[in-house]
Amino acid sequence: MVGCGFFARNHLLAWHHMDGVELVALCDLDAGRLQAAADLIEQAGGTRPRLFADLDQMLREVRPDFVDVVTTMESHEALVGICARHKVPTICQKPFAPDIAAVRRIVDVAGSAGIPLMVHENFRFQGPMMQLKQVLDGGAVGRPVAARLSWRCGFEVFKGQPYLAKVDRLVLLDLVIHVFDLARFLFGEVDRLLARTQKVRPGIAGEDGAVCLLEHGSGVISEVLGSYHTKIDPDPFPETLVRIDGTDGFLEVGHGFEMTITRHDGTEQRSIAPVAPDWGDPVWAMVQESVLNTQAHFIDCLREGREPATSARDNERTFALVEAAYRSAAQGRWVDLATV
Ligand code: NAD
Ligand code: 89V
Repeated sequence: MVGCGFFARNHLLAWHHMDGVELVALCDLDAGRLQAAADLIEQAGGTRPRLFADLDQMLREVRPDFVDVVTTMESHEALVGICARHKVPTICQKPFAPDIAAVRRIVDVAGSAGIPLMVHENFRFQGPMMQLKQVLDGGAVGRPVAARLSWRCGFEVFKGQPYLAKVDRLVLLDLVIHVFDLARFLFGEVDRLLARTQKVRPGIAGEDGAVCLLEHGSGVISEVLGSYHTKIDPDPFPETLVRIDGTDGFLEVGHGFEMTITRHDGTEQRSIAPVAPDWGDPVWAMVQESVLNTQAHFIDCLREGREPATSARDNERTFALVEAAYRSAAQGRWVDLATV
């Protein structure tokens, strides 16, 4: 694994607890973070992995079966490039890159090397969202027509990820990218998109609020909302609140993972709560469960020689929605995805 910062703890513990996977080596430029990550694995009962400051050296000396890249986006092109040169299958955190041109270069490099490359896009692997998809596909509300996916909260994101206060592209690229992926997962590819962004909190470089309207090829119109500035109690972090209007009914996922399905014959309520890993903590339980599910999907695909659901090629389409949203917000008009 390369990158042992804020979010790495979740990857480390998920790999450690996964059958058939052994964490053999860690890499980070920061010696303190590297040691702390190795300590975490030892404290969890694992063998201390070998430690490296340089990925190329790690791949030469260790020759792992795959690499997990958990650094921030600026380093992904170089690091995935090294994995591609060594022909090592790779899973890489989101956002895949700072812009779509870099995403496409990474997709090409991995494609030419013939390595499996998956993006760690974990929202569609959240237990509650997988259950929602099953219910929708089972026809619970008929054919979806209109939807709203809302991730608006006041989570203090800059505490754990202070670098985010300095990025020009904030909530769309860091957070709404997840919700765009959910929109594709639930309703299919998007033809056109309209977006408006807002900067509410003082002292940050990028936008911390966004409202987007998506026209899907399936006929669904979805609203995708994201915010890091919303003052709300109880704060729904890290939940995506969902409302879906279908030809035969209405479905809502509210705070606390309560799903309500309303149809002509009545209303049904059920819990779609995630199953928290025993190494998780209460606030991050759903995120941690989704990390586990994402990593397990990568391993299943490697073993079976399948393309992952959020392969590099697939994630290029999610990333195109982010690029279209910034273009739309800057130009104040609808953007056709075919032009991105
Ligand atoms: P971070 O800055 O805390 O940690 C990144 C680590 O990578 C640092 O320790 C840094 O020294 C190391 N690093 C950078 N370049 C390197 C290189 N070339 N070689 C070796 N080590 C290098 O970042 P973070 O907050 O942990 O975020 C990492 C990624 O995870 C980001 O892309 C972020 O968007 C993503 N993330 C995803 C979720 C999610 O739910 N999917 C949540 C939080 C963060
Ligand atoms: O998804 C992310 O990258 C994170 C968080 C879940 C905290 O919003 O920034």
